[in-house]
Amino acid sequence: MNPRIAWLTPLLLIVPATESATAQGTLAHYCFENGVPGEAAEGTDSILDCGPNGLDGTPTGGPVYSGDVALLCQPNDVSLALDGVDDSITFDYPFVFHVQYPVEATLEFLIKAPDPILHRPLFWTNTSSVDENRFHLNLNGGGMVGFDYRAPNGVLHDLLHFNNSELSIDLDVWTHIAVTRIGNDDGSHTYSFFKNGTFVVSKDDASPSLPNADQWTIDGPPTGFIPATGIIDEVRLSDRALQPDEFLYAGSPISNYCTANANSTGQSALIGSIGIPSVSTNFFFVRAGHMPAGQCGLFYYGPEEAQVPFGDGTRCVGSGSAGFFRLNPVMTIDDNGNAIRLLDFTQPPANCGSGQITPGSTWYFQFWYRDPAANGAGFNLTDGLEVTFCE
Ligand SMILES: [Ca+2]
Ligand SMILES: [Ca+2]
Repeated sequence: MNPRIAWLTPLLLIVPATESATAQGTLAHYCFENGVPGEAAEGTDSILDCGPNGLDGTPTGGPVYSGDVALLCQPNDVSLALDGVDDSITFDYPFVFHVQYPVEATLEFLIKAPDPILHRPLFWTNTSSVDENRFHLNLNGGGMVGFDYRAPNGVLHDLLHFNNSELSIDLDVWTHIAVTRIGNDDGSHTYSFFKNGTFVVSKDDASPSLPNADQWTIDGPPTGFIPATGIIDEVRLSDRALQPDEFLYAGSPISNYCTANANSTGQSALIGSIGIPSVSTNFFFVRAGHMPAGQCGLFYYGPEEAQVPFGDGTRCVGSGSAGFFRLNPVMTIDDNGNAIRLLDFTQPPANCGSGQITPGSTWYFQFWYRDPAANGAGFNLTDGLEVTFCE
């Protein structure tokens, strides 16, 4: 585990449960939040649909729930690990891209997978392994994503060729993939592919002849294939073409930037966060570590990033026209060299004036602290934290 994540993890467990918003048009949503990390998914209809329609799925091969998750704007604590040997999930209703539904549709999911090396199915939308009447979203060498379908009569409609595709996942990193489909006036269909909320490529299907199978699978049929390996999460099917800002994940909302210089402890202080950067959830903490115990310090934020020598370190936040906003009061660094503070969206400076934090806005955070033992300027700073807040 990333050491930065490791020292943040214990407090993640106290995130309060909230109702996740259901996007209009959701056919089904597999969030895996009912699972217990480390335990296998077993039993008919045990893969619960956390959307409105109760379209549960059935695992085979014993895929194991995982606590390795991507940060979302809604609580997300559990995913599902597919072993690439015999794990599969079957669903007893037609896939959202099949002919039984309106033309407009979206498939989106999060995947964290090693290099598949060879051609492996991740979504195969028929419970038969006979190669006809199915969509096939597959992972290939280097993380390349293939996407095609075969009509009920077996004719191939190749949209992203499996070994010559413009779309790839990032290996061993959570990647959000979305596929949307719209219909055109001439009867053709257009499929658009997105990675981490960013458009990648569109492909036209000039003469659609869609599958009509009435089951589908994650990771291929229970027999007949060597399936993909990886951790999957937040699989959502919608019966309309979602806009990128409606996807469950639109890129990492939190990232470190800038630099920190070593302080009197011999380490560089790092800033991080705990919780969800959601204004309505109001459970988001900024945290700093690797600092001199017992010294005073202060979190602050501003509208721009910067990189300016300041004291023994670097000022990583710019004031722009809005200014700097201090998260008072001054704090004392604890015995372990840490400081943590709730960013309360209901209190100043976050709830009013030019420092007001609104959904969709991006702000830059840093911790300033005294460090007389360094025998320098007397103070130092962490690196910077860029946060884009959501609803
Ligand atoms: Ca989840
Ligand atoms: Ca297994």
